[in-house]
Amino acid sequence: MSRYRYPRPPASEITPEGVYRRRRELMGLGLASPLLALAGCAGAEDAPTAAAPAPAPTDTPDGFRTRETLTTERDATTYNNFYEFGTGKADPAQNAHTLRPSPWMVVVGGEAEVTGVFPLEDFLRPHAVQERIYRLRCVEGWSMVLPWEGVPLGEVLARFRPTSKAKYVAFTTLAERDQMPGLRWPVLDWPYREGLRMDEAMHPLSLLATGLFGKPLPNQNGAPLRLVVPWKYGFKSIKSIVRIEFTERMPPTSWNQSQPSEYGFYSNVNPAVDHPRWSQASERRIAGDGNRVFANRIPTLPFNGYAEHVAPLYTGMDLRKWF
Ligand SMILES: Nc1nc2c(c(=O)[nH]1)N[C@H]1C(S)=C(S)[C@@H](COP(=O)(O)O)O[C@H]1N2
Ligand SMILES: [Mo]
Repeated sequence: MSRYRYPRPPASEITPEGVYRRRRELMGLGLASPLLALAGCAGAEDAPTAAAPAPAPTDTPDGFRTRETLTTERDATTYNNFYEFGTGKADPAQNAHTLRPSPWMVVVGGEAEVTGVFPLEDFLRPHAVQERIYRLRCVEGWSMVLPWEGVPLGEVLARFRPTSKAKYVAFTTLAERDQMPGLRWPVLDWPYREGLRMDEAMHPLSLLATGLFGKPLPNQNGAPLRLVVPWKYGFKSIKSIVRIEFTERMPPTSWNQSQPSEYGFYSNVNPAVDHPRWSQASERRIAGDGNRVFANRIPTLPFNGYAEHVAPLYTGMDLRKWF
């Protein structure tokens, strides 16, 4: 953690207040990014909620950086969920050295004008890599605060020019037995799959991460390319992506397929909707030098504290039904 340059001045602190407030008004209308206009999807045209919940007090107003205490690099890289390398929290750190993150190709297909097989480098060029400090809340009840590097997912997706039929985007993880020992066990229907509604994917908070703590992504954290969707439970943040597909229909997702009553497609962090087997009202925050097991228990916030930014995506939806 000591080598990590932190903090740098957040963009919000160098933006004149008037401009800033205007930007937030635009965000409320779903107009902050011209990319949002690409997605002719449900929710985008809905009116913003009248009284948006207050932002988490320690976040920059754009939500891009929380100032909460970081998780240590050691915890972030030795306490993981990456079932392709085993289901124990320590398994990925122990086993993921067999993953070969370079060279790396990603297939892009479906409802888009530009499709094909692209090398990893094409996903980064010409985008400037940004730093994002996000909370990540696992559905199992623990959370971390991690400094990612990556490119905004929406900017990358827009370059493939999704058609008006593209309502969802599906992601697939590598599934190579010689690289991933956990594939021998049918704990999930491999390959691991996840998906987002198009407007969720285009939201400025959605990140395609390539780095962590100022270094390339460690294998156990999803090298070389993974999603980070901070207002959703951690399992939506799919690792080691090899396929991106634009679809008209809601795509199948691994956790929903394996336990449909426990994991919905949306999986927005919601303290008011319990998991059938446990409460989601609070979380064990793994941060600083504290012991993982006895980590601080704190209340879980709606949309993991990002409600101000993302609640408008779900206006008019019953979040108990669409969990
Ligand atoms: N391919 C794949 N992606 C995955 C998982 C997985 O098992 N396989 N686990 C998910 C879960 S449950 C969580 S909480 C996060 C954990 O990310 P981290 O280990 O980088 O903290 O990765 C998500 N992405
Ligand atoms: Mo998770």
